[in-house]
Amino acid sequence: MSQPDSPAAATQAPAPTPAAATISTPAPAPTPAGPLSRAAHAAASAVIPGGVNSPVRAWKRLGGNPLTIARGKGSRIWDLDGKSYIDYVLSWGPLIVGHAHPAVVGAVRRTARDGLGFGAPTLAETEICEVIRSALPAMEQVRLVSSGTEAVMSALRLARAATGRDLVIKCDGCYHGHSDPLLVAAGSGCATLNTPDSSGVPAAIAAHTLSVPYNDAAAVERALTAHRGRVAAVIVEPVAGNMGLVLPKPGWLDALRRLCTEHGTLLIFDEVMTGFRVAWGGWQTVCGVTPDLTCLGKVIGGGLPVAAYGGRRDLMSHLAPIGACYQAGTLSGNPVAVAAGLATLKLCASKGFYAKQQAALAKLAAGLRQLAARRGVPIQISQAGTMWGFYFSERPVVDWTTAAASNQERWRTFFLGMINRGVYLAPSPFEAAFWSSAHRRGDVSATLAAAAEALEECSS
Ligand code: HOZ
Repeated sequence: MSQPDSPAAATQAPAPTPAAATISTPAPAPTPAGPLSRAAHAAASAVIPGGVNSPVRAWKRLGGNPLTIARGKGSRIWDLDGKSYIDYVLSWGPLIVGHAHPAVVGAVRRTARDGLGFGAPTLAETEICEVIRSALPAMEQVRLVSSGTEAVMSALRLARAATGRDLVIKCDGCYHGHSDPLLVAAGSGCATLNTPDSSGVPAAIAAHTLSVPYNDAAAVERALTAHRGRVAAVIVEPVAGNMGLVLPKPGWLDALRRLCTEHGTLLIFDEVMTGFRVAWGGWQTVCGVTPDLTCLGKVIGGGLPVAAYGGRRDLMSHLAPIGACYQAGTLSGNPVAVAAGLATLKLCASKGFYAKQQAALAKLAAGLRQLAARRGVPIQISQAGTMWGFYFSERPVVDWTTAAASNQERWRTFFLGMINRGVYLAPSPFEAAFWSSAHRRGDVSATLAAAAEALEECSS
């Protein structure tokens, strides 16, 4: 399987000069959830903390009630009350070919007929690892796991085992899953709930994590110098997708590569979001920077739980059963999940897939930019391949400080305006949005029509 043309581009247009920059604070809008969603959330809340199995799903920041989803097909989802939405969350990224694609569902059905799992090797595991390695040559060897959290947690353990060092450097506002050492200055739901450092993480563990601003190579250099010989790894989202979407500044990832090499520190790219989404392969195939280890998830499972980590063969040989660094999982390489991932990757491998989707999404981004400019609403819209994001901000967003300074009250008004008009965006300003090959021109025009009205509410 090969995908020769994947010219992912990252674009961040300058903020339009606002005619009227006054920021109003709108009255809270009523929750858009219908009676069946509300009843379902009440029942869930009795048995599940907050009624959700992952905090960012709770719409807590919106003071609202999440929609309970009944089904999805193509670019759309339907809630329990029967209302349909154009979906830009796409299960938080995995569904690059849309909901319930027949090829993916067919592969799952066929595989399930032969058994749901064995806890023993199957041919499909080797096949998907070969596809991953051919798309991401830096992943000379690959280990399958079941979630992005698990991939990153395991890569970190491996980095410590291989270097004999304990410290790790991450960036403020980046999110690498919920393992203890990485819940420090964390983005995603932690940023949304304003709990970037989780309770329950022993201080002794958090003390091994240093956090620096994203896009700030000088800060990384200072940390590496101050802790010379003690830093096992620098871990980074090459495109940050857990504080909204923040693009890497030119030279930032190259600087990380150079600094890590100089200091004998491993460079880990967390491409759980960007892998097979910004391009065939990941952001590393776009920017030309080679990490020592890479973490993948989301798209490689096609909506089912598959994730992976991998890298240089000499590093991977530290893993049990060859080496002494232990990592395991009953569901690792589960055949049904791998079948969904392989079917998805086969669709992504079709000629021109990424170029076509990227161009289609660029039209949506351009339309939004134009609508906001006409209404004097300052907005920053970024795109990386089939990922996108926006901030209500007059200045470019380059790190957590500038992301957090964006106008969140305006974001809330816009979010509610969109959801009330049938467009489903992530319920937090600190999450990325996604695009799928199931989205059509009609979805773009319907989204822009909704945005035109929602932006009026933002500027009034
Ligand atoms: N970590 C995901 C967002 N960055 C959220 C996962 C979920 O709630 O499903």
